[in-house]
Amino acid sequence: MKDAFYITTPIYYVNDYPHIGHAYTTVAADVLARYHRLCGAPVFFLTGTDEHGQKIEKAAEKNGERPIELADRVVTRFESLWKALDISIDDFIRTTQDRHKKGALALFQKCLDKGDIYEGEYEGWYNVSDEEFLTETQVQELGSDIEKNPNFVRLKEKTYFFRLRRYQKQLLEHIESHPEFIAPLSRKNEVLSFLKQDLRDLSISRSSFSWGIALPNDPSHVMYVWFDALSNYLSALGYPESTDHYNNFWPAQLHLVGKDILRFHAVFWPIFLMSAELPLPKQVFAHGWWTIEGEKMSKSKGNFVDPFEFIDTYGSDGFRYFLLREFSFGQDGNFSKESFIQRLNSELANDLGNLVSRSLSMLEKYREGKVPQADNSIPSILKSSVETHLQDYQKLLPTLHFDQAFGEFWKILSKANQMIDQKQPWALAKNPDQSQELDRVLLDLLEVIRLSSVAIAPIMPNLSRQIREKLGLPELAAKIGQNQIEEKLSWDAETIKKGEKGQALFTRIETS
Ligand code: ME8
Repeated sequence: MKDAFYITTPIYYVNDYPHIGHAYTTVAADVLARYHRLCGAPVFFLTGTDEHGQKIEKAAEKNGERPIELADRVVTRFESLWKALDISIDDFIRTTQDRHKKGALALFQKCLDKGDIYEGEYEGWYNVSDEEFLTETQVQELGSDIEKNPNFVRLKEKTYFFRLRRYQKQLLEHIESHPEFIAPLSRKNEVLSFLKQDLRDLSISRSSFSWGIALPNDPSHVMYVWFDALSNYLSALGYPESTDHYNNFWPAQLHLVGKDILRFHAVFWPIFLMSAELPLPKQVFAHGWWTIEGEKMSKSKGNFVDPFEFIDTYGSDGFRYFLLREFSFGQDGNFSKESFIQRLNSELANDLGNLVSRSLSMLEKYREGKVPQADNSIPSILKSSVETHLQDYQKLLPTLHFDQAFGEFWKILSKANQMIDQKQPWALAKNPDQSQELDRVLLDLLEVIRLSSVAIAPIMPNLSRQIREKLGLPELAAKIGQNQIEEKLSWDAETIKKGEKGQALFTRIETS
């Protein structure tokens, strides 16, 4: 039996509508969830919303609504975006749900019982939009700007602190003995250098506002929003109950996060878990950030990419593909409409779409849409190079090298397109003596098209389904214990029933 695969995205704040950054992490998680399901693994894919804290309270106040009304309204935008983007989540957690509060409180209680939380007084600066306490270095760097920025508030209040320092050494040892725990490497090094400094204890409760989970030991305080939020990864499994979900899926295989929230996941979260004596997730992977047309995405610039707009105009598959193909996961990259259109036109409309339509129209023209009988005396032209690329694809995709994995598969498509140009099936068709050679070319093309339907299934599930329909093959099924990817991603693994050109797979986007 394959190892269970529990994958999470961050839970998103409900003070804002979803944008490309939210779509990015969630699509990446979806591709992995779909891939692992096709590998036969039991998968649990979780996303959700982070609904407590000062930022949400303030945003609601500004709109003249109660925080829960704001959350109820915005959460539907996230839910409909995931639907529109074909995100195959297994669960959606909201931190205002009772099941979550129960889990968060249980975790907090564990840390209290352990003696890791103590009462004190916090005096310092707080960044409301990041829901984060500023470090001494940050305060020094900001200088007098700090007082001019409404996002920063000076706090002096009674608070409960978490003894982070107690676990500093244990966490460093864990990171060193589990090289895969934080990825990519550059991010791991950032965390290591942070951990090599003196780790201040963390203020873990707030008493100046009330939108949060009241502490079990002192209801005049609410839980710090990051303690609350991080515990979603456990509460969604039914923690603290020993449910089947909990037993099957904890520890998580992978927390996918953006680079800005790595420290919460790779320092605070493991420390809370160590305190509660729970196993740590296997990996935290931090991806990079998108700029938009070369500029930082920001509210003041009003340059947020609204995923709905792109999905409505160009479809979900194309948007998903672009997000993961444009640059390496882990690096920063740029979103430009021009490169979006160019990539979709060249890789989806030309390389893939044209290959499918050219090949199937030749099959209809020369063989009435019937799959030729293979003549074993004529060897396949593409098989051996295709097999090498397929192996690479299967190594690269589960290790989050999405751009390279699809790049590798696209080499197969360009070899198939080149083969058409070289073999000139239209010329072969004129000579009855070359009929078997034509069959061979057509069979190779059909097989590459079939392999495409398997390789793109995790990232472009709709295009995959359409290709399989054209070939008379059933949709790829993801069943626990049945390794569909490995089984079907080898040469001649399925019997193609037909080749029907039908509608174009992906239409070229006209630009003016
Ligand atoms: O941080 N490019 O929620 P959030 C790529 N509630 N990713 C981007 C981005 C960009 N330009 N801008 C933002 C939170 N992101 C917390 C998480 S988890 C227990 C709690 C990413 O709604 C960012 O890196 O602010 C982060 O992963 C997510 O979008 C924003 O989440």
